[in-house]
Amino acid sequence: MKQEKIYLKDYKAPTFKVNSLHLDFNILEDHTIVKATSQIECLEPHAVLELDGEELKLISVCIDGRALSHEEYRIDGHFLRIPVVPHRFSLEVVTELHPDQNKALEGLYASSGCYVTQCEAQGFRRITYFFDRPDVMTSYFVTIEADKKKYPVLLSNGDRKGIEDLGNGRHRATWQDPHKKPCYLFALFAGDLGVIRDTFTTQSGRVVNLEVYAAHGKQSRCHHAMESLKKAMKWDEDRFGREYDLNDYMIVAIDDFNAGAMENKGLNIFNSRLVLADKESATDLDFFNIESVVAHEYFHNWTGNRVTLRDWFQLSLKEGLTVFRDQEFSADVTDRGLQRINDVDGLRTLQFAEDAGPNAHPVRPESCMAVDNFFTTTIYEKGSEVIRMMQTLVGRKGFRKGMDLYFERHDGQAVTTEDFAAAIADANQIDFSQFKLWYSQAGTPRVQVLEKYDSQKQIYELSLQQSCPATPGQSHKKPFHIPLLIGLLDGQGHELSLNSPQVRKNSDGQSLIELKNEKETFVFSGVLERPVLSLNREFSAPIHLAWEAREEDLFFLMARDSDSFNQREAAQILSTRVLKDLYQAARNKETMKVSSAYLEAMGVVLDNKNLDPAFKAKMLSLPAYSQLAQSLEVLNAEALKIAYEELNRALASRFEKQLLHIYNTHQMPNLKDRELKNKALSYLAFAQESYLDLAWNQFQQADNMTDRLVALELLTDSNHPQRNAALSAFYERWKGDSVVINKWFSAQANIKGHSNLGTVQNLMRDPAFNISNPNNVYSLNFRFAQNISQFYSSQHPAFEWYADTVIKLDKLNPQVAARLASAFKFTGKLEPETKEMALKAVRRILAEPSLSKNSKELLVGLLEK
Ligand code: HT7
Ligand code: ZN
Repeated sequence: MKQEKIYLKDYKAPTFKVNSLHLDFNILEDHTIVKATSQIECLEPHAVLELDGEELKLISVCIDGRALSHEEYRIDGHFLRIPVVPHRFSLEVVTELHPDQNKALEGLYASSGCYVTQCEAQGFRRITYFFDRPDVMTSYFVTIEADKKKYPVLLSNGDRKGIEDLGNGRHRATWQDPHKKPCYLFALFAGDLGVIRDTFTTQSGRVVNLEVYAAHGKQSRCHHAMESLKKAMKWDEDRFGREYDLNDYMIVAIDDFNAGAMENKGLNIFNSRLVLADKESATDLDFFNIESVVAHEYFHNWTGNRVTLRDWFQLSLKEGLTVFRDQEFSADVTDRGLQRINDVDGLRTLQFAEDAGPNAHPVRPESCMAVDNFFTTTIYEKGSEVIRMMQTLVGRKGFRKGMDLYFERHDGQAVTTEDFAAAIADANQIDFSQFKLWYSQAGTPRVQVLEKYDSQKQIYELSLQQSCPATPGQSHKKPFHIPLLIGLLDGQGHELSLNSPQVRKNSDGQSLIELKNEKETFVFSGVLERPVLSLNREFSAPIHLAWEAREEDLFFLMARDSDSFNQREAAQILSTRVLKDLYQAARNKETMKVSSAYLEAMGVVLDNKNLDPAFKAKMLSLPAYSQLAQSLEVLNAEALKIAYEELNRALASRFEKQLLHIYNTHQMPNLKDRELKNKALSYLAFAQESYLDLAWNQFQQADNMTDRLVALELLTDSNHPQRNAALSAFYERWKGDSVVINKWFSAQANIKGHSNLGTVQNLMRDPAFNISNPNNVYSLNFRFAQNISQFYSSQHPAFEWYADTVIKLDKLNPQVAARLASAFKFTGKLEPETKEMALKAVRRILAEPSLSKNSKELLVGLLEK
């Protein structure tokens, strides 16, 4: 198959400089005219001017006021080429756009009667011919002209320079951004929305006007986003000394958006599901996500906007770093221990699967077919882990020094991950040459643990051996530099002092060993009794720890470890062992039994009155299906489902009384108690059908969406007589609300108890479902595909239907289609017959004559093995 790839090694610095860009938008009834006037300077003699452009109708090209004849320029595929240009010149390009027909949601497009842009990664080339690359930064001056009634709100980046009434029912707004930026950060909004306003006074005393825009009538749901923004602004000043640099900060919520949100300078565009929230319509998780994404986009103002990317291969420079910053923000404003547990659960469920699959790639990739496919969990979440390891190595103070140096050196520049690592290393006089392999080598390292205790010599030896599986294009890996936080516990759970020259403390006082070679032995002296090991505390390195821990040590860590991550990790290791045994038994059609020692340990957790309720819920939660699937050599979806059902049932029936007690005594109106109470209810549903009456009551009486949705999900996945009544009631209440109705789709896509393929197929015909809306597709189709026991079922094969959906969507919106296509990632693990069915569907998608490079890139790897 022909692959049009681009390579990092082919990077060349720009040959032209753009000193300014004036963009004039004229929004008309059925099209929009864009006049782009740039002042350009040639940096290399005789360079050919080559501008990117896609899906554009070119109206005219002028240089220094003179219209070019057709002989003087060429449109070659996706380029406008002008072979002969002066050394310095003014270029005017006029293009015609049809935003109402734009279903790809890149460039300028329509959403609920408004016009909005999305330029990252390469959407600007759908607005005008330009140097659509992040290392070409310039000053923007923008005018937007439109009908006054239909589009009263006209926004762009930077400072408002005025709004002029044109007297003919039209008006024109002018915006100027004082900061140079790459074109992927350009934004425009034109439409009729409501707004809430507030202010934030920066550490130097400047007052910033804050605005959150959303559909009329939804303003009351914008306050949480506004509060989150103010919290984030304050946190970035306190923790990183970063102050906001414009007079205005605007957030606009729209319903049709390919991703979560976009950090355009001073004008963030948000998916409305990440802005709108009140108790009635949003869950606790929605509230959390809004706070964290609002913060993430705000933090980009420094990590991404002020200091930007040299090229798209460096994407993790801004995304990994900004995820790290938003995770730290959430840890500081919520609960650090729980935050780490949740972040690692996400990493293991999604990123570890990606790193072990056909699309594994390094944090700084070397090549790609579609730049849009770079927005992966490896770039984001693993990228964040790489930054976190740097912080662990140098400590928080050292990391802050490094960040300060990074901003001092690179403010206003377009740089690389190398530049970032150099700033942290130089500020701390540390050598990162081996550490940087985390950027260039893909795959999750495996660290094998062997322990030896000599009671005579009172010596404890910890032998570690690292390896990393081959990944596409990388068969052999060099050893990584792996920072491991460590503790040794005595029989009472006290921390033993770590007498070893190989242990050091970082500036935060954390004990650390560094594994750099393939094999290393760490020796501890003066160890009076066999210690219990607590390694990779806080999940300091994103690795698989292959540790044959004794069962009693894991029970001990569950009860005693002072590191809450490892306390919960011990429970996860035990649950994984039990699930794997149950899975093998189910596959071999043998009788299944859950070990009584394991049940006892979970009982201790349930009975522990001193545990924080949300932490208790985490201790009781089982590893995600995807995590278990990764650890299996052969994936049989039916056996996987039976294993989970069996374990849930065993826990529920053994602890029915305790679970009911928890359910009844944690009815307090706060988030942590809600989490535990709902965890108890989810287990109870496995004990006896009759407990679903509790869910039905909860559904009817709930005064908040968290409780109502948990109840709805449990009823939906059951045969309870009120199941359909609950679904109908929810539908009637929320069918007109584009954000909330997605929860109803997801609840049905998530069903595990019986085949839901037919249901999902029917739901695609529901009037509330629109295949052009990414939120609908993610909530229904993609959610179904993540429901491993359904998507990979051999008994109710979904692959052909799913392939049809990918093909259909690929013609409308390749970015969303490619995301859907990624669901085939476990295909290689399936039993032969099921695998053949999945591969047949994949081959059919790939045979589509006009398949996008986005979808193609996601799928070709499946055939290459
Ligand atoms: N930087 C933003 C990424 C994004 C995006 C990427 C591809 C296609 C559409 C998109 N919308 C936003 C969001 C972020 O990570 O902050
Ligand atoms: Zn981001």
